[in-house]
Amino acid sequence: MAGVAEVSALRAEALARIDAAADAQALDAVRIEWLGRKAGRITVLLKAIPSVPPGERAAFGQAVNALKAAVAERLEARKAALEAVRQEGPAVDVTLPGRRLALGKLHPITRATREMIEIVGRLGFEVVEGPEVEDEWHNFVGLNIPPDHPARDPLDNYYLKDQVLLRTQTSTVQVRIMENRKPPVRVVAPGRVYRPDTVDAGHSNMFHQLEGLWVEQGVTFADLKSVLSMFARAFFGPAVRTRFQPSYFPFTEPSAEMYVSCLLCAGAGCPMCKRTGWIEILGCGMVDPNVFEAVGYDPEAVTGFAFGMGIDRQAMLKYGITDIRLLFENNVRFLRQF
Ligand code: 2NL
Repeated sequence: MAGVAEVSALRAEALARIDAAADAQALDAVRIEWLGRKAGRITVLLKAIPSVPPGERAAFGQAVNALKAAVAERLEARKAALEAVRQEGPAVDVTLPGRRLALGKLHPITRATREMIEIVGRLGFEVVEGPEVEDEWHNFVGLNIPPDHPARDPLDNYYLKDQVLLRTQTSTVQVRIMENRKPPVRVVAPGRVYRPDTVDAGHSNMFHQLEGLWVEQGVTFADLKSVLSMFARAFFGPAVRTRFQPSYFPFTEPSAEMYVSCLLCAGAGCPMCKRTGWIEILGCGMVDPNVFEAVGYDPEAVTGFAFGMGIDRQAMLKYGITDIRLLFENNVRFLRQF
């Protein structure tokens, strides 16, 4: 007859068998093996209690009853667990159709900016960035726009405090680069700029600019024309023609505006180009000697050209967007189209 130690050893075996039962049927077989009325392994031990010698009987009885209770309890727990799984069903329904991934898209301004940067990158221009909150010197004085200059009037607005304002063009970044580097420099500065313009379909008081600057000994207006014409054909397409028209900017001399043949009518004249056949896309010119002096460059030693264009405007032209405000409303039904 088994002693107390053997009874205890059976416990581990019984519990492991219960836990391994994969379904209700297997669990019932385990129950019968251990607690079956006639020949269950624990039932047999219970029936044997009276025949144990009196000195060991109490301890043996206690051990067998404890084993019976533990096994009965574990059977119940396993039964409940199997039942729960049956009711829930499998964790994954492999017959369901897959969920469509919500793929994001680049904002048209981001797309246009990256494309522009890629094009001028091939021509050796490096991307530089700077602060949107500027001081008056970098925004105006360094760019040959002294305090009483009339060019300040349409720009002089978003002051945070005395002599500190939101930049009105990203030339400020290029001024900072020239202050900190010796020539040659060949950089483009993309970024947000702020102007006191009344908002309508064509204007926003916040927009994006890409400015470019190439300063080196011997840079000429011919370099300006070839770089900007190549840019226009790379950005708008190889059939685009360019035209330069004299203009004025305080920071360049001479200055020009570059026009491209109308993207819609190819020059024949249509509402988009106001029947002129041409669309203005940027301003440019040879860097004014006063700007070089302001940043500590010798205007007798180097020359350079610079240009500035509205990224939003180019994106609108390229992707056929007719209202600049759409670019800033973040309506996903609009943005998803690009
Ligand atoms: C326009 C025209 C322009 C520049 C920007 C520039 C920068 C430095 C020196 C000289 Cl550091 N010029 N930038 C030159 C000509 C035109 O922008 O229509 N902007 C919206």
